[in-house]
Amino acid sequence: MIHKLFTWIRVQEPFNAEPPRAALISSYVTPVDFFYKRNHGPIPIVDDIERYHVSIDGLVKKPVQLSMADIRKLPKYNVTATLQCAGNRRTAMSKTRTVKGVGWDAAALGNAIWGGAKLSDVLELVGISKLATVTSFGGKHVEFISVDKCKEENGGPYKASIPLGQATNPEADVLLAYEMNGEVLNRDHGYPLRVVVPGVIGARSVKWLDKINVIQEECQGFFMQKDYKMFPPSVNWDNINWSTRRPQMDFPVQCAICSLEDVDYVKQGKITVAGYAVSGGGRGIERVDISADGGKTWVEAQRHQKGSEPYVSDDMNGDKWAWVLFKAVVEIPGNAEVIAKAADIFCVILLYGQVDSAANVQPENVADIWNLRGILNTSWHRVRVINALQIANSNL
Ligand SMILES: Nc1nc2c(c(=O)[nH]1)N[C@H]1C(S)=C(S)[C@@H](COP(=O)(O)O)O[C@H]1N2
Ligand SMILES: [Mo]
Repeated sequence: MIHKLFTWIRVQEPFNAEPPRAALISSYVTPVDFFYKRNHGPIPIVDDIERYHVSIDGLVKKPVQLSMADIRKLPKYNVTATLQCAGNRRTAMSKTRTVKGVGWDAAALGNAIWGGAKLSDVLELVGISKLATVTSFGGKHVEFISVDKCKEENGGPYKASIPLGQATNPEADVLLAYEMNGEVLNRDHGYPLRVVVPGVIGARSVKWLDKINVIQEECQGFFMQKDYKMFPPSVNWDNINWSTRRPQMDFPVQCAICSLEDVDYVKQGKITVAGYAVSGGGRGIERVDISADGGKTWVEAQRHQKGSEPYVSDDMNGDKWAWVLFKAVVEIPGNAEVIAKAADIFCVILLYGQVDSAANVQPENVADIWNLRGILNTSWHRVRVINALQIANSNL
């Protein structure tokens, strides 16, 4: 049993922490205490809730200011969504070559039930209709501006944007959330109000929301333009040209073993390997494969939270933003490399009701996707197990 409040502090100021990986697989919904915390500046205190409001401004007919009461008046939705930092598994990438950023193990993510108003409903209050991709004033992006202050923004607030078409699409489930797992959102996670953009890297889910701006071009903030972009291994700090890439949005398919540490001691024989698999963009997990012999042979893992159901549920929209927890029993031959890899599935309903689907798989080696900021390490997750009995005998 792991102590309730045990987490790894990765940086004290600004505060960054993740739970031990084993904590993640103890429940489908991650308890708030175990949910990773990722901050770029000091955590602000918003205590005068009577005076707190969010302004909606920019390329809209009539700007408004919304109080918490106004937001709570809108229909409330509960969306189960996994939030994952783009830097998850960065430490493993830095073993290939040094990268810049907070050193995360494999637990810079969590799965929560977010409660709040849909952004598509909120935008209707300023006359922007559902599914609109451009406003009558030329607005094409929705920018979220926070209360906090970050040194990367020269003391200005953290900010990010998403395309208007995603913001106005009720099915994209973008929320202004005031609850997490049925409780009032706490300070660490954005009290009183945060954005949750399901299926997208955590960086776009702005906490401590202050302003929403409808703008023509995407947000020009540091974290959109000078960070969280994916570069090839050939790009270094002396030849980087940030303007050549788009800001990263959807998360690619990811999975990790959580029942074992990077190097672990086990007894020879059968063991249960457990972990999580998740993909961005609402793509479900089709399959997770486990190898206990460095990739020579594989077994298919079972979905773990709901018995042995297949990964693809009949209801294509059920929990489409959430991870699946998996487990598999494998035979450990002795010293071994245990690997987990996942495939996602993207279903598109075509005209006349036909369903088309395509799967993405994870890259085999971390070196192939090395990038200077150490983001999106979605390579096959490999852990080394050492035969505990052998060690014990050699010590005799
Ligand atoms: N205002 C603000 N919002 C923010 C951040 C931040 O530093 N300030 N960090 C972002 C990043 S990079 C991630 S991964 C998520 C983390 O959310 P959590 O701390 O609730 O887990 O929040 C995002 N929203
Ligand atoms: Mo992040």
